[in-house]
Amino acid sequence: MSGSSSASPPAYTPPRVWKWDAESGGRFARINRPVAGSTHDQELPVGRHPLQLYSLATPNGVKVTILLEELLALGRTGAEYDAWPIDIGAGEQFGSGFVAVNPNSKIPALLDRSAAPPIRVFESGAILVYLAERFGAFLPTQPDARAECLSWLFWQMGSAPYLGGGFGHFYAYAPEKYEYPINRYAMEVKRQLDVLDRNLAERRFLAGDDYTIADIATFPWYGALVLGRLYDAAEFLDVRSYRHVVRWAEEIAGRDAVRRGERVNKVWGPEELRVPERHDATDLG
Ligand SMILES: N[C@@H](CCC(=O)N[C@@H](CS)C(=O)NCC(=O)O)C(=O)O
Repeated sequence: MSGSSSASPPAYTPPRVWKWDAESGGRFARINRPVAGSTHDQELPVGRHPLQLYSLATPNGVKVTILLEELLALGRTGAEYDAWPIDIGAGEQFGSGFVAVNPNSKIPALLDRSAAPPIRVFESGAILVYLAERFGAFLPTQPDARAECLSWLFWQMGSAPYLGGGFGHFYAYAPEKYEYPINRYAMEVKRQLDVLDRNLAERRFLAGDDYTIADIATFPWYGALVLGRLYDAAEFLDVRSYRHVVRWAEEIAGRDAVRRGERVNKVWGPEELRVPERHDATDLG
């Protein structure tokens, strides 16, 4: 099937055994490696609160800071936290201290030092469940409501890699635009938006009447997408046509705790919105 369309890249015949002998190109080529584990010794900083968050204000990172800010807004003072930025562009996720908290070398990672020994939690979905259970909020306890909430939470965890690693990578970050992967992932992301839209046509929030960790996990990806904040793809994906998702995203975007959570560990964008480290409410102005 070589050269079948003028939009196709040159045909590639995979070698018998893949070798890491060239940079793959694209915006994240410098930090991608085919092996796990730490590359250097680097201790993590520790602040005064039991909860230590090592993160960055990316969609996966802000899920956790939004939940922590929501918990604090509810009066759960035990959710006070220190948030430290991890510079993933500089490879800090491969430092020995970070790898000890998350062997997968990706933000966000949480250390709860109120226990002895401290409890580590990695994977944003696991962190959301851990905190929601620890503080008794945003995760229903009734079996049916809990199952619905966890179903949408895990839907998000399984779906967003197609949006970020698939669509976003090929549409926004790959060194060249290739029709095949952009088509494939645009199709899947539009299907996912339709899944959300049909659900939100019937309900105020993803799992029903209540705002839960399912919404907190999904908003930074699909909410940001329909609000035109991700990959400059609003027109390409015709995001305004998913009007129930837009209505839901606008409601969540207006929450004060969400606005605060989005700023924590932000090291780019307008200076007044950046909060590289967060140690208490005064850091957020
Ligand atoms: N499934 C993980 C994904 C985390 C993830 O992909 N984090 C990215 C930033 S959004 C990262 O740390 N990338 C650094 C790297 O891949 O080396 C989660 O939800 O926690």
